[in-house]
Amino acid sequence: PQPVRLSDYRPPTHTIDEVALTVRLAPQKTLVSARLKVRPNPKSDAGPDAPLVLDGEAIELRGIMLDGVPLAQGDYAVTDESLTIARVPAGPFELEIETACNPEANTALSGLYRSNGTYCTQCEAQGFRRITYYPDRPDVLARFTTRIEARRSDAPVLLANGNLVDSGEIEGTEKHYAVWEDPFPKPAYLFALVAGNLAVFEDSFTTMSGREVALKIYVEPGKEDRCAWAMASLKSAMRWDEETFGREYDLDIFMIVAVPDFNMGAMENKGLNVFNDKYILARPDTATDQDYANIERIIAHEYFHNWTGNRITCRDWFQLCLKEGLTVFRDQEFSSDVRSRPVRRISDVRLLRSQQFSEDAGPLAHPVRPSSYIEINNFYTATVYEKGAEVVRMLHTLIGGQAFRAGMDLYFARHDGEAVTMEDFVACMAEASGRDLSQFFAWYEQAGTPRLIVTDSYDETAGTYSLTVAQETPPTPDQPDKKPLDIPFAVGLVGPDGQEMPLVLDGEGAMERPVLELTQREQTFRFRDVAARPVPSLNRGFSAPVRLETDLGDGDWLFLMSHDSDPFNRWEAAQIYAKRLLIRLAGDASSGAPLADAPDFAEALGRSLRDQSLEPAFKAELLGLPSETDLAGEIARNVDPQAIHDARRHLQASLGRALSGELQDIYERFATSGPYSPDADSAGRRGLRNAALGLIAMADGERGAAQAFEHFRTAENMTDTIAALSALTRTNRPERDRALDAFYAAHSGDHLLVDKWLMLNAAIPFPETLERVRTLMEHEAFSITRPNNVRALIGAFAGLNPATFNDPSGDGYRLLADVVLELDPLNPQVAARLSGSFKTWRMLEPGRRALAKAEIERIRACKTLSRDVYEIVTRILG
Ligand code: B3K
Ligand code: ZN
Repeated sequence: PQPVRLSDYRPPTHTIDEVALTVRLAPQKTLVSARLKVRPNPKSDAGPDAPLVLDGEAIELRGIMLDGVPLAQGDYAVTDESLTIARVPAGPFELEIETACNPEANTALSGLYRSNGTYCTQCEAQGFRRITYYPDRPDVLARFTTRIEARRSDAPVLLANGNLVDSGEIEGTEKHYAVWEDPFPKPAYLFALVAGNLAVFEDSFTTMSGREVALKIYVEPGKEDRCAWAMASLKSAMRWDEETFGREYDLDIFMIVAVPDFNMGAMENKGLNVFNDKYILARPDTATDQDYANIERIIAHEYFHNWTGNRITCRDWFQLCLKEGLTVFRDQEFSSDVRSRPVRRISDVRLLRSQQFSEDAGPLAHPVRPSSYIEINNFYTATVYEKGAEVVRMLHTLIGGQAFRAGMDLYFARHDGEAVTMEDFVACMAEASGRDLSQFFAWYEQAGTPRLIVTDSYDETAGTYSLTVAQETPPTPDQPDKKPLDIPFAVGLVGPDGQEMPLVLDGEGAMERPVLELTQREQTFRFRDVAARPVPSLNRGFSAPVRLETDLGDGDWLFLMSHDSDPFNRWEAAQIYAKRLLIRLAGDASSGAPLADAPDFAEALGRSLRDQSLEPAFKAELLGLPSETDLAGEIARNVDPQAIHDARRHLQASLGRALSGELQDIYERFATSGPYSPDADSAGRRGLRNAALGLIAMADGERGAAQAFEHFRTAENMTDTIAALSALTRTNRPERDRALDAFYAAHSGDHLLVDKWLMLNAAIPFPETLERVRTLMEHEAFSITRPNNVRALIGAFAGLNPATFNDPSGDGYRLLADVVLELDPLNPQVAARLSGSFKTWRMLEPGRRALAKAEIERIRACKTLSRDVYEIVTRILG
């Protein structure tokens, strides 16, 4: 397979003004007729005589007419990927194409497929070409009309983008039809069609200008009682976007459909979002607080795409971060406003560190705007999404909230209805702020996580304090040399009494905003009027996605943990302290030395737990140690995953014992009574109590397991049930399997709960889990063609259970490779995603490294690999 390069971008030779689709649904043979109004693109450099090349894949061509005249065989050429008509009129013309596809056989879940009997589509990035021949690229924007026909008994509900303009029976048949018209021009990737037997949950929303919008959530019949939270989230997102960005919804109807089989979380099709049902359905007895928060976030994210993505879209797929980074930033801001800002920031940074930093440090590293790809679906990555959001956040920090809002307003005004680039977006921010953002732009083009090396010095007699910051971005694939970046670096100085000190930059006076701007390889900032030696609080709020190196000692971190006025950095100080401790412990575990306790850390944590000014959700975050993946990334070479796991377990147990008084107290004090409420405060209290339970369970095998089992037995909501189970999975006690068995017996009929059960099983951190996972793959609850099952069992095994996945026997690697090879012919996107779990293989100690490499090579040796998996494994092997 050949790579596609950003530098090869050319405007399309033709544009399409209108598309009229007629889709005659049948499970194995769906007939699609597409009438396209085509015209040569004046902006194309190919001239009006250019042949028309349409994309098409896995469809059967049944006929073509050009301006009403059927084309003969010699007039066009068809390959596995395209349809070319060599001679087309130099002016506007109409093309009518008849094709057939097979939804039932579509296990790739791209294009038109069936999910548990419901017809649905997924067109991003390149699924529309599996429905009809079309210029399947985001810079071709057309108005779509969609007529759907189906047997009423098969599909009583027929949906597509836009407004319903006609529907009725087709006389003399058992079929009916519906016609949907979308007035907004859109790229084909935003097309959607859904048909099936669905129930609907309805509400309405009055927009800021007083328009009434019908809101409809479609689910499988019987699930209507699990839609209320999704609907409430949608309404709060709609209101927030009006209040925060002045963005009003633009159609009279907004629909969401929940389906069980979906390659990712959700999809922002115009007016008709399609969701993985795990991000819609929630009831207190079926969904956890985490599920509720995810639903709120993802509903908002897809809704926000209506403006950032749909009204203004990407010129080409290299610009994916134009819509994704920006929309993630918007959903982060939304939850920060409706929930707790520091807590959301902490969870975003956790995600960034565990997913993106590890990506950036290995063979899959790529810039936020990549410059080449083989399979675009492989670039829906943590770098494009999460680092992309960080880059937008840094812009916001650098130019300030007001200028940022002005920049957004300008962006919407200038580019509405267009397909644009990152340059276009950043130009709006530059204009609105009056700043030169050319150096900043390198954040989009340069891969790798920068390291900031900070040293300080204090001059007691002069009362000055200096911070010297050097920046350095490590080499990444294809980018050996890096330029210095423009970095917003938020700082504070904490005095010996724990109080915030004023920031007066030498020669400049008091700082308006406590943000230093780093632009050079090394810079020194000198503060004056510093009465005593401060402890610096650096990169506050994680103002830049960097790794920090300082010479602060354990005592400084403990001090910041208790005194920093920036809540994020209080948490960060605890993380850094714990990281240093855990790395030492992992070294000891590796060499067989005894593992020490951590009384100082326990004491500082205890103080925070007793601090009345801190919210429970924040305290729960404090108790969560850095993940095994993060620690592996910090250690970076000759990693022994078992030693890391043992160190972390040891520290949890040791903290559990040292803090047993506080933890039991929390456990009792936060016992809830009364009905469940999903709001952030209630969730925070449950979160803290369950975090306490987690440490209690680790501290004392027998008593801890008994308490967790009791928690399981008496749980009144799914949050507590899952918290009890996950505490139990980390123990090796008989209560664990008793509880897991009871859970499956009670919930085997609910696929979302079965997935939770698969995931809990896969996360059990002991070698027996290898066998358990193989056995579960044969279980009635598991099917390899269901992405949610695969992610719950195999994804969790490879991602959440490093000790077992990296079993020294190599059996974990073999298992993953077996699954990738089995899944690839069925669903290449999900197979490629799984194969990415090998991305950190080079960091491993030599024994595991060789075993992992052999399995990756076994995958690569397969002659029939998809483009998707081929690209990932070749890049991983480097
Ligand atoms: N835009 C979709 C993701 C599409 C993934 C295609 N492989 C969901 C989202 O990011 O909102
Ligand atoms: Zn998105």
